Amino acid sequence: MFKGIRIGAALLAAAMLILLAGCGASNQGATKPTEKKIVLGFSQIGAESEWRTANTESIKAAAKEAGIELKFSDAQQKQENQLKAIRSFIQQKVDVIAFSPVVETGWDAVLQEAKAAGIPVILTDRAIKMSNGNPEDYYVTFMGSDFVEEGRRAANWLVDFMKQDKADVNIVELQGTVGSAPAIDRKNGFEEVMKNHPNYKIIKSQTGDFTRAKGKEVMESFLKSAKADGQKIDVLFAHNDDMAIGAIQAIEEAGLKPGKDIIIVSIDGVKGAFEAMIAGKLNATIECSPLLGGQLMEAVKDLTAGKQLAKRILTKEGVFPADVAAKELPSRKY
Ligand code: GYE
Repeated sequence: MFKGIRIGAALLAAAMLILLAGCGASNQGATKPTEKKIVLGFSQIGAESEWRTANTESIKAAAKEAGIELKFSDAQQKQENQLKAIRSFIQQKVDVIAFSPVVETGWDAVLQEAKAAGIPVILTDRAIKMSNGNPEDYYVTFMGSDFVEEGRRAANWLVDFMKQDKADVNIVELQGTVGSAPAIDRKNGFEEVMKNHPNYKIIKSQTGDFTRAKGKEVMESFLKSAKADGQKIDVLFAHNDDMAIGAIQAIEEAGLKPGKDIIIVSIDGVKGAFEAMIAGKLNATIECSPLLGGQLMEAVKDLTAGKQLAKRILTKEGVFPADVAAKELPSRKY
């Protein structure tokens, strides 16, 4: 009797197993093992300039096109927010982390954490420095512009345009975010060229944090203090177009003609700069392309396919003086 029950139970269990296996097989058929989407965590600096919003759009559009799942985080220009975002990407075990570092330093710990978690990191747009160790050991590639070269280009354009070897040329400088790679490098590149032209003098230099509002505010104070000191401002060098556009407003409000009374050169090459050049208020812009999305997604795909990436991927860009602005504007993509 007991034996009979036991055999019955065994048969029942076997039948259930077969049934379950059958279910499993048919389930698998229904959900077909699709390829897992690559997940990319991207920590953006903020939305401080036309450049930055174009950069964000480029990244979002390229991720969509490449079929990559993008976890996007905006740090509102605060490093602490970027650190939080990167740590949350590590926790979520994303496949790749990319970020545009707001300033150069302060990334040691978080990059060590990403490395320990085995998550590759891509730097976009801005470079970093580490207090301990070689930064190259902590990222797979750095893609972006050569900011020192942009600073040199701005200076070379200016020297060429001014044709002034003897008389003093008084320059005011609007710097980008304090401690950021583009602010440090653009200043260095510009000064490197100006060393050979000692009559070009930077008489005032201050940060405008890459924004229009700050650019305007700081230019107002430059104009006021130059007036008080009895100095004439001949040139404005702005580390980005947005600050130049803000400064143009300040110059106009002070009753001067931007582009004529004060020669202005800035960097980025955004549409607003082309419009200002066409209006005769800006004299030249040095291109710095924000369209990094396509390159970034390609790198992410290559990386997850096990390919080796070049440690440095450089953006190609040029110089646009005001006289080509009208011709160039229709083909500008940002
Ligand atoms: O020039 C500026 C932006 O890092 C190259 O950041 C970028 C700079 C760009 O806010 O407009």
